[in-house]
Amino acid sequence: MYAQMIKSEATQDDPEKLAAFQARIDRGEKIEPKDWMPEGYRKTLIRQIGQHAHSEIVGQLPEGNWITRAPSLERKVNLLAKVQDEAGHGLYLYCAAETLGVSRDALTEMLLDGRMKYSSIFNYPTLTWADMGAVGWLVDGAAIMNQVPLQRTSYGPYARAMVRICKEESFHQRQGYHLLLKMMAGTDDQKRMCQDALNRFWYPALMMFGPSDKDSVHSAQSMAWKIKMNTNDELRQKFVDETVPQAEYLGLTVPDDGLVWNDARGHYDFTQPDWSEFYNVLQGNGPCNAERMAARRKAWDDGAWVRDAMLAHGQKKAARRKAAE
Ligand code: BYC
Repeated sequence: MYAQMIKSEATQDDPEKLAAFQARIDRGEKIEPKDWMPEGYRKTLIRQIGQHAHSEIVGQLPEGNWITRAPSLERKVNLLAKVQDEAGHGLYLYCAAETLGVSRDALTEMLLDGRMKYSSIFNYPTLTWADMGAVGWLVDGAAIMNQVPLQRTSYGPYARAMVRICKEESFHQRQGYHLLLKMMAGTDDQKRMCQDALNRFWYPALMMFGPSDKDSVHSAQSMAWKIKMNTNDELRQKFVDETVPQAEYLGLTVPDDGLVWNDARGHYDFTQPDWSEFYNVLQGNGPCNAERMAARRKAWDDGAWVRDAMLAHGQKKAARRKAAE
């Protein structure tokens, strides 16, 4: 329905303006907030940037779960810093979305009433300390794979937000990998925990890239507008190709009997995720959907007094300024 709405709005735009806009995109120019843009472009960006921002915020929950139980002060500090970084990423992205004329409050309300999504990956639980390694290595690893090309995305504020986010995500990925390296040099129980974490996070990480290209609703238009720089399947393949040797180095086995290097293609062949599970999670039926949404709703409700106070303060200041004029 959203795709249909975007299409009909895009076609309502003046064809000459649309052609000039597309020519700017094709020349590799950045589109800035005050530039003319088709309504569909604006709405697609709000959807993608908003979903991305919500993912960063909700993404704090599975890791926040382990801050009090980190096994050393150094690990606790690392994890705390990572979770704080995710909050920062959410804020840059909400700011980027605001330049398109939608407030952060409106985006949050859309998340809470189910009109917007966050990444499927955060609907899976983090059961052991090894999961902190798997999340950093695989989840942040998949995020980097997706986000590095987005530094070249056509919308200026989004592209610039991505530069800093990608730098921080690289640190996150490395701390996850380092954590697993250490655990894999430990006891048999620690090694088993690492393998179990990989077993549970492998396919959810592959799902982060979205449905296969044939089922992707938005890819074609988003790529024409350079909102997306690669298809979902291209990025998923790149992730598999880069991650499998890392798993081998760790001494872990990727949980896929169909995984094999294909010399002719120059890529790994691999078994696709169970897409019925993906759509089920998107519909709200993943293991942690209800818990994540309840946490977001509580944070929103608990923050109501702050929003009210800020509004009252702003109104008072405006009234004082008016009286002094
Ligand atoms: N989860 O037409 P498609 C992170 C939806 S977190 C949920 O291919 P598109 C991090 C999609 O929205 C990573 N929904 O869509 C944070 C669409 O539904 P709607 C977040 C998904 O947009 C903390 C439908 O499926 N990164 O970095 O062209 C700690 C059809 O899909 C998912 C971003 O958001 C999913 N995985 O492509 C650690 C990156 N996949 O909206 C790490 C920016 C698809 O029509 N986003 N859907 O109802 C993107 O690059 C693209 O939006 C996607 C999807 C590749 C995710």
